Amino acid sequence: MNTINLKIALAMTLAMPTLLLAAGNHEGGHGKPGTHGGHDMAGMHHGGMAAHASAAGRPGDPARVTRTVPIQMGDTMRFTPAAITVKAGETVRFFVVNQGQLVHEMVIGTQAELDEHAEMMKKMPGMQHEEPNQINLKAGQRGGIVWTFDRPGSFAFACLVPGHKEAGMVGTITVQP
Ligand SMILES: [Cu+2]
Repeated sequence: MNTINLKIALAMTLAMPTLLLAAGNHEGGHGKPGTHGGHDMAGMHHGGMAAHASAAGRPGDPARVTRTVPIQMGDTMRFTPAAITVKAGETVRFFVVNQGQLVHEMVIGTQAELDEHAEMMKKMPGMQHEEPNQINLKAGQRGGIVWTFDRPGSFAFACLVPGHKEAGMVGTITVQP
């Protein structure tokens, strides 16, 4: 019996580093390991530049949320609401619900970033990755994005599941000075 316990303990010890590594390394195929240093936020670990660290702002601190905005996604390929206005400096929690049967996602960014990201999704369909500016939800799921809009401007959000953005699954975020 001691042998069995020992074996279990050993197996767990061996498994642990593997699990930790797996959890911390979801490169999704578009990262360049080693080309980035010193990112402070979890999730901003991809190589390359502004594609994921969106120019629309930065990941928000959940403790500093000043407003919650509910967003519904549906198979009608619409976000409700599709137009959001916030003030620069606000930290917003988007409470996102997928009311459809299809997978949908909400990705925040500049229009250029979203266009670029959508092209990438077409080349790599089924690619799953998590970034702080997005949430991907299956039918009936709900989740949140906490985002700080740190500069005024016109930004956007979209569902980047191939075909959805083209079908109109887009929204605007106006950040007032
Ligand atoms: Cu969608």
